[in-house]
Amino acid sequence: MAIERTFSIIKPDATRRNLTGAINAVIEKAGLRIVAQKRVLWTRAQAEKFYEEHKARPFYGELCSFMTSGPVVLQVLEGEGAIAKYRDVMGATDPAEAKEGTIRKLFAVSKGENSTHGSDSAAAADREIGLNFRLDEIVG
Ligand code: 3AN
Repeated sequence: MAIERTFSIIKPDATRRNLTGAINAVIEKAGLRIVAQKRVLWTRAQAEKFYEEHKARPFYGELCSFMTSGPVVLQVLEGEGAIAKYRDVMGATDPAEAKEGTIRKLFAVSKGENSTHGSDSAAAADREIGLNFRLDEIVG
């Protein structure tokens, strides 16, 4: 399996509860390296652009409001098969369905306030990293 990079967000429900370090510990224990990280407050326009593929979904407005309700920690994670691996480490979107030991089982509040985001494909990872980081901000 090749070394990949994936894009991660620690969402406002988690930063609000001071869980950045606890989530980073799960990420690093899984063998993923945090090669870029910054804590920011997204504008509404940034959230709408990031989630534009979900525009038609009923939760789009709520999702963009939530993602601008507090700080987010934007990250690039690197490792063997990082894209699929981080999806496994996060667990199912709905914490009620997430497996033991996953970030969402450990920390998520609900389907919407589910603590982390991770890219779901190589194309998504490229797009999401490009929207949020300059190349010189990523140090592997
Ligand atoms: P995932 O983040 O696991 O890839 P998607 O792509 O189905 O999940 O959904 C994108 C984001 O939209 C989720 N991370 C979650 O925060 C939000 N979301 C998904 N389903 C719902 C829902 N039913 N109500 C509120 N927010 C939702």
